[in-house]
Amino acid sequence: ARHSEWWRRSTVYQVYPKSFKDTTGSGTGDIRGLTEKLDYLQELGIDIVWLQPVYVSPGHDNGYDVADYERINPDFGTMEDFDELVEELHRRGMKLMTDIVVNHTSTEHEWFKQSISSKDNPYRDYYIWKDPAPGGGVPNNWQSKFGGPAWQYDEASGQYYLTLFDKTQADLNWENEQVRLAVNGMMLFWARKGVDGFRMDVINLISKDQRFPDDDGSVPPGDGRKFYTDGPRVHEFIRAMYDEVFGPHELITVGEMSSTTLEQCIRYSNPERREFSMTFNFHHLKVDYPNGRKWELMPYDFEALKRLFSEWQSGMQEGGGWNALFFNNHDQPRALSRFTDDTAYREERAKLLATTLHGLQGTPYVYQGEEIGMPNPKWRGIEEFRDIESLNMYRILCEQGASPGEALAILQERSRDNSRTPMQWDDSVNAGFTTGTPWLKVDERYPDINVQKERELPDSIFHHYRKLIALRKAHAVFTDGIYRRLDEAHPEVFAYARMGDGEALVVVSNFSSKEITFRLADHHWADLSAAGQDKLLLGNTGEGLAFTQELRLSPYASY
Ligand code: ISL
Repeated sequence: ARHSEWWRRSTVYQVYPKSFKDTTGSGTGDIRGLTEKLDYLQELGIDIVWLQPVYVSPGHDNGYDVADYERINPDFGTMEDFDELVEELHRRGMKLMTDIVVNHTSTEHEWFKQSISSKDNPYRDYYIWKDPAPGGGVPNNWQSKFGGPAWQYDEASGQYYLTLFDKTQADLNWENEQVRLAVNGMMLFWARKGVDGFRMDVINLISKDQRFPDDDGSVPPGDGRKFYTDGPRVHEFIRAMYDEVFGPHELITVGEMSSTTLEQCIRYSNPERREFSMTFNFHHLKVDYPNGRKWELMPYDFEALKRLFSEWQSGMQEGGGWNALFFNNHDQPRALSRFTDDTAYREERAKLLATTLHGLQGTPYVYQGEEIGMPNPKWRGIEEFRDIESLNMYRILCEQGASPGEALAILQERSRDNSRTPMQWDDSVNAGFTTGTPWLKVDERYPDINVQKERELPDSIFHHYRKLIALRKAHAVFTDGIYRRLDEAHPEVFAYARMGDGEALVVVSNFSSKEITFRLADHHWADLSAAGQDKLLLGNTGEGLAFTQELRLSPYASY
């Protein structure tokens, strides 16, 4: 019954509420905006919506800095709006996953205010406080993921608190049982409100090595992550959440795993271990980072991309784990601009990425705007950016000697704001996102790239996604088929098969702007032709394709 979990056939849609749809003219999207668009998501075939944080927050990290876990940020609406969203989703047979951010809280959370107020406050131990190093200064050399040291000094007590992200995001002390109980209580609150599942933010970072050692730099990037990534007690903590919350409420859960390993993700997502339903990992989204360095540019390594997908496909299958499949999210530049390098063929490229991803084993996630082929926006200057990480890194890059132009060029490629520009609904002012002033600029190409246009054109990117999502539900081989790589290191083609019970699914994608010939190796051809009758399920060129051992593929063709 391993594959009976219904969500394995589902497709999830990720909503960044701040940029989805504004119903008030504030310039910021809101919960009612999402509720208004549920018919659109249903038309696409979406089963589950993942709504990103809408809790009370000062918004330094757009809601990933939570100041109150059980109240709705008025910028996004009210608890009544939230209840209405749940009701409207359920009425349509759809489910809701919300975002749970419990590696850290905002420093404006009541727990932190208590904690910082004095050394003997009962909440002191909710966070990670350390004395300065013997010679003075930070307790160790760990670095924040947003740049700079991972410790903040508190004058009043003479101690430092740990912040792995922004300095306003204080890491919770998971060694403290009170913290674990409070988090479970909070998750039960949302489960009782009818939420169907959770996306767990950087959840593999919650258990820190209690020795808090310096990083000697022997394992890159040497920023301390090896002492808290997939840390000593993480599986114990997650199992306890499962037993108290996920299991009893039958919640779908996806763990966001920062810098993890395949072995760990098998443990996190194999149902026998009772932890999560599935995991996100980011290895395939680092194939354009030279030696893991996000803030240096490099063309992406196509072979590495294919190798990573293949390793995770086979590895998760053998280990009984389950992948969350994704190319895009709110932390990543648009895959369309990143993994295909042409300005022409936008439609073909967007469809190619979709087909390539949705044919894999796992539960696919569509990030808002991906289904209409939104590329990275055209950035004109640093003043257009809003993301805290981007602004920090711009300053750091300039301090390190980059010219403003060079630093801007890096942000244009790497900034998280690339995927956060407002959703493009139609060709009216601000793309129909808001009647006010958008909090982040709308990409100027919206008159050509918008939902209204995509729905009207029968062969659009939107309809391609709709067909893919429907195909996954109609054919069990998408869920169950054994993965086999077919392209043997071809420089332009990614090809794989999914071998099912008496049927095989073949996906062939030409990732180049050239017309090329791709020949299947004899042993693959023999096995695939044995599966019998061939049928083209979906292509992106407007032409058919007969399945022969040698295939002619036009630029960015994908079948
Ligand atoms: O380290 C990474 C990958 O190995 C990062 O991509 C990391 O996973 C990511 O920065 C974590 O993101 C999540 O937590 C952050 C928040 O800013 C992001 O928006 C959220 O998705 C802190 O809560």
